[in-house]
Amino acid sequence: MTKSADPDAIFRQRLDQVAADTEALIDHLLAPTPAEGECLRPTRILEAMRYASLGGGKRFRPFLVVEAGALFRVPRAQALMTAVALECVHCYSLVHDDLPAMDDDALRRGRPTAHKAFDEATAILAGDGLLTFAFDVVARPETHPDPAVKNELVIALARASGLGGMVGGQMLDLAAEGRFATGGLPRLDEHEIATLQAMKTGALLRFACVAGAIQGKASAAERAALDRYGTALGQAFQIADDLLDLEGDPATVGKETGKDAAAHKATLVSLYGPDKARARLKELVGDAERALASFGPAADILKIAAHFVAERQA
Ligand code: GRG
Repeated sequence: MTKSADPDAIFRQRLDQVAADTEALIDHLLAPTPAEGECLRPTRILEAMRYASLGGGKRFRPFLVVEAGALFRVPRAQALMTAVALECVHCYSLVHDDLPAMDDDALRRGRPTAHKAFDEATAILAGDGLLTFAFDVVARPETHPDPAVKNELVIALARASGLGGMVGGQMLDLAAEGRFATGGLPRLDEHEIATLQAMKTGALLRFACVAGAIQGKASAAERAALDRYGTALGQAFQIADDLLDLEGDPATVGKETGKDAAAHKATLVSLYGPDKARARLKELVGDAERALASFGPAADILKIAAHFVAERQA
């Protein structure tokens, strides 16, 4: 990155480029023509999967996969396959999270949620379809020529998404809302809230950062650095998200706000208050930047990304 260029403008341009490339690849992969081994792609579920995965979203996770991969010279086309797989998992989680049985939301990415645009059964199946499709994409030859690398990616993505990652975190989140309690609302301490959030939100963001190191066959030390960066970024992302829920404008955020307080949700923002939460956010951005120190200017774009996470309005 040259000194004279505006770093924020460069970040925006690179995020937009990854978003466009991700959109084009999802559009191509979710075409009506069946892949080898499939019978046919029924129109209604295909449309719902496309609705949930195309035409919206910041594509921040794909950006992280591509830019972390660039540190290790991962060819962009290969990184984008992993990025699309991850984005399919993310989009599935949003569809299921919005369902009446979960958060019961009507608005997502500024549009009706999938179960409102289609119906509940179709939305459940579209989520299932996206989750399964993610593993189809990540296991394809175009993702990496080395089967051992793909094996590692598949395991890492499954663990970030599943029982000990996002799905487990969502379960803890529902429990924290008192859904399964017989007495009053369970009170989570700081450590328990941080664990819940590291699983529910952090695990996929962490995978996004570590995937580049896996795909680029990075050293253990390099991978650990990306892991530290992804962990700090995930925590920052969640605090920023909770601040947006508290203070954001639904028209800008693209979804309903004020839901955490209404549900008496345990978040670090509700525990600390907004001022201390903002101070913690600043510390986490510093942690994320320091984790990348050994990469020098090559990692500047990821450092700017940490600021973007903390300052985002949507
Ligand atoms: C249903 C298994 C299952 C998991 C749901 C995604 C999720 C777990 C919950 C969504 C609730 C939520 C608001 C979490 C906070 C972090 C988050 C995932 C925000 C949405 O991600 P963005 O801002 O969304 O990257 P876009 O639309 O830009 O992709």
